[in-house]
Amino acid sequence: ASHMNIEEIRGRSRVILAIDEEEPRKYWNVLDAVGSSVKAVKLGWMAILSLGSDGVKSLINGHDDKYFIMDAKMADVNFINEKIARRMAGLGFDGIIMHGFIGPSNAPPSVMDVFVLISMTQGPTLYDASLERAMDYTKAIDRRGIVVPGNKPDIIRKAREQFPSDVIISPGIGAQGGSIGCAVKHGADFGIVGRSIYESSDPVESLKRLEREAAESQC
Ligand code: FNU
Repeated sequence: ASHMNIEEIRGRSRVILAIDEEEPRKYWNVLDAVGSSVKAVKLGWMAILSLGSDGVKSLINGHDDKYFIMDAKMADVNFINEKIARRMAGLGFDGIIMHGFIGPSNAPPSVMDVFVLISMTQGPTLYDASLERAMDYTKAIDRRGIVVPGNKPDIIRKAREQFPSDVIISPGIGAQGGSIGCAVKHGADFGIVGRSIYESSDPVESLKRLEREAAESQC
């Protein structure tokens, strides 16, 4: 768990590092390699499956300068989502991602920051067929921010218009074709980047380049 909230981190970095590896050791290796230049990390089901929940807890404890988001993509009923969110908070996570389509009545209580997914990087999905409705559902959810595809700048722009004060986090940068400069230009606060950093021969250099591109915010 980080001592900085996500808005404070935004002033220093625009990259959220995603790690989805098989090998438990790689989580530690990647975080060692990038060091303090990474301020926020997104883990998902691969991390829970590879490291186990105790292993994830140790990883988070061992990196207490960073903000950790659990990409749970929660889409269950409310009492289950609440149990999951409380367990994830217990592991040290600062934020959690839920699906927007489940609506406010199924959202977990605010035991941590909630980021609501309203459109995906790959598809088409039902979200694309009803983006406006997805945004309406999302507005009714108590949240810190939203997840919007970093490889679809037009959707980022629409989301920023509708969600002026949300923290917008955008995956799909690099390996899935998105540009972080373009995502930021269209209104994203952060690019979420996985393979382009952790599979890079020089993760630190890749990270620096992404931060530069985000700062320049060019398409
Ligand atoms: P990389 N992710 C995604 N698309 O890719 N959370 C979405 O629509 C979404 C996500 C996550 O391609 C994915 O789970 F909502 O290697 C992975 O962790 O940079 C990361 O973003 C993309 O990984």
